[in-house]
Amino acid sequence: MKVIDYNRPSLRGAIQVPGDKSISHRSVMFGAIAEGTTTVEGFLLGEDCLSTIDCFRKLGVQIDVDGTNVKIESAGIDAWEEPKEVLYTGNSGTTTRLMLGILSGTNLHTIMTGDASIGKRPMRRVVDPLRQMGAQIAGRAGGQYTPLAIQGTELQAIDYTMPVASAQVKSAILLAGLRAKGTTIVRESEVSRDHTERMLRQFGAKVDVTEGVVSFEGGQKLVGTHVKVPGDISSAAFFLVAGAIAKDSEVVIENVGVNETRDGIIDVLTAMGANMSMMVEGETVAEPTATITIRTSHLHGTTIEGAIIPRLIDEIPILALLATQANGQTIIKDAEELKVKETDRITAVVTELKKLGADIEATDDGMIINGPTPLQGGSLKSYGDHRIGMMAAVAALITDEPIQLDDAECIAVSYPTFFEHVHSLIVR
Ligand code: SPQ
Repeated sequence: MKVIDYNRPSLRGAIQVPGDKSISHRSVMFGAIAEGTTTVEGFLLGEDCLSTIDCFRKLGVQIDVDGTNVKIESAGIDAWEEPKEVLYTGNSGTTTRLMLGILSGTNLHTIMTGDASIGKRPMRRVVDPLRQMGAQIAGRAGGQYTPLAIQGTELQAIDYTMPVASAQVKSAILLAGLRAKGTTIVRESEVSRDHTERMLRQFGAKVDVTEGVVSFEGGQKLVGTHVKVPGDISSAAFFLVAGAIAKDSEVVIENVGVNETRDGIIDVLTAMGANMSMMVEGETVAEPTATITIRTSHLHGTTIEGAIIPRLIDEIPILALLATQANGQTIIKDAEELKVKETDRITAVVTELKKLGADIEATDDGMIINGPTPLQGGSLKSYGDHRIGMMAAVAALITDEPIQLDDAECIAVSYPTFFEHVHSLIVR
C-alpha cells in the first residue's frame, strides 16, 4: 500500500518521459528478426519491454542493455534456437500477441505464458487469423488463453479485414506475413497505431499503405539499423492532465512522440479548452516528436467517440479523471476495447473515481462524466494495471486528503520513474 500525500501542490518544470513502450517492444522484435546489428537509443526499461528482451534471449538472440541503449545482434530468424524454457511475457499483451505472429513462421516449438492478467486476455483475435495463415497454435479454450504452444510451420499470406481496431492484431499478422508466401493484406476501418508499418520500412522492407490497407510481399529480408525511441505519449498523458488540473501549474514535456495514430489526446485537450502549446521538432526515425507545454486550464466537457478512440485508447483512464474537473458533461463512447486491457478499464475507472466523489457512470462502451466535482482522498485499487495506478496518483494532486494506493508497483510496467518525475515537478 503506497500513501500518496501531495497536499494540492503546483507543478512547474520540464521532464522527459521514458521511451515509447510500443516502439521499444518492436525495436527488439525487429532487431531480432533482422540480420546484423541493431542499436536502440531511448529504450523503455519498463517491465513489459524487459519481458520482450527476456523472450528473445531465450531464443538465443544476443541482446546487451546499457542504460537506455540496447544492442541486438542477430543472424536472422533461422539462426534462433529452440528454447528449453517457457517464454514468459509477464503483464505484456503486446509481447504475447506480437510474439505469436513472429513465432508462427519459425521452425521452432515454443510455449508462451504470462501473468494472471495475461491469462485472462483474449488471444483468439490473433490466433484465428494466424491459423488462417496455417499457424499451429494450441491453448486453453481453443487457443483463447495462455499458456499457448506454437509449432512453427510454413505460412501462407492472407487478405484480412480487421473486426476490431487493434494494432496488436494487425502487427501479429504483418510479422507473420514476413515469413509467409504471397502478399499479406490487412484492412482496417479505423486506423490503429502504425509503428509496425513504419519499422518494417525502417528495417528495409517495402510496404504499401493506402487508406487503411497495408500490404506487403512475404519473404523480404530485414536488415539491422539504428532506432531512436521517442518519449511515450501515453506516459506523457499523465503529466498533460496533471499540469491542466493542478493549481497554478506549468509543465513542459520534451521529446514526446506525436505520431498521428497516437495523438488523439492532443485533440481532446484542445477540444476541452486546455491551455496548451506544442512545438513539433521533426521525425526521429519516421516518428515525429514535439515539446508540449501545458498550464492550469479552465476545461469544458466533450464527446470522445468513433475514429479517435484507437488514437487514445490507453489515455482514456486519465482523460476520465480530467473530465471530472471539466465544466459540463463528457461522454466517452465506442471504447468497449477497454474491457479487455490489463483489467476491465471501464469498471476500474468508474469504481475508483466514484470512491473519490466523482460523478461518473459506466456505459456498455464507455462512460459518462459530469463535472466539475471536487475529489476527496481515499483507498484506491490499481487492479495491477499501471494506467489505473497512475490515474490514482494524478488524482492525489488535487485532493486535500491522501490517497492510499494498493499495488502501486505495477506502474513499473510502463513508467518506472513515474513518482520521481511527479516529485521533480512539485513546488509549494
Ligand atoms: O501491451 P499491453 O499490455 O496490451 O498494453 C496496453 C497499455 O495500456 O499499455 C494495453 F493494455 O497498450 C496496447 C494498446 O492498448 C499497446 C499496443 C501496441 O503496442 O500495439 C496496442 C494497443 O492494444 P490493441 O489491443 O488496441 O492493439
